[in-house]
Amino acid sequence: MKKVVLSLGIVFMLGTLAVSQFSFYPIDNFENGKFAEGAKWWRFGDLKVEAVKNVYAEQPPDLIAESCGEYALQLKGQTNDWYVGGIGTELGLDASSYSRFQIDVYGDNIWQGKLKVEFFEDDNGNYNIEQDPQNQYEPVFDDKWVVEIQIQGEGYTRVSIPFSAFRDVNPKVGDDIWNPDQKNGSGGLQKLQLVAISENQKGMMNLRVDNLLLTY
Ligand SMILES: [Ca+2]
Ligand SMILES: [Ca+2]
Ligand SMILES: [Ca+2]
Ligand SMILES: [Ca+2]
Repeated sequence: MKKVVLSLGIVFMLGTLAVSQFSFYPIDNFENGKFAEGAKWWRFGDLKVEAVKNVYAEQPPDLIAESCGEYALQLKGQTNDWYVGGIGTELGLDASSYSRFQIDVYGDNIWQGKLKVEFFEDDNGNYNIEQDPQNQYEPVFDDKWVVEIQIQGEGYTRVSIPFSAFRDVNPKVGDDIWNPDQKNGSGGLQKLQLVAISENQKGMMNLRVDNLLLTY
């Protein structure tokens, strides 16, 4: 009986390994200790962005804080009119086999607010998101999908959002269908942006993000 339990255990372990190996697409965990502006990321608005050392208590253990490793990305800034600024990165992948976006967010006890997560997917088959500089760089031919994360107080909160919760914010632009695949010439899921919005019209923000990934 012991043997059966043991081998079941091994089968389970192998199963978990196999799944964990193929079940996510890492976007960034900032463990290289810097914000790769210009290379991997771009930045906009009045947000000060830098990779900072994680400090967390070992007792009691916090597994999510520990999974954030040595560095996280700090986003800091102030505003007189809600919007603080944001960061973005190119994805350029077929995301049809994933179903969720996951991110760890470290809040602040005084300054909270929202983090908008924006996905752009190519609908006119050219591996590109054409944006209109006359209209706040909104897409011209492609869908833009948005959710808002409410930032909590101090400590890491792990947020896992199903793609089904994202909302197409540009009806009649693109095809208004969530189709982040690379079929029929489409570039699929092209871009991700995170935009920081203050809790008060005039306010500050101070948060950290880490372990950005796509998963099942
Ligand atoms: Ca990290
Ligand atoms: Ca396009
Ligand atoms: Ca649309
Ligand atoms: Ca679409």
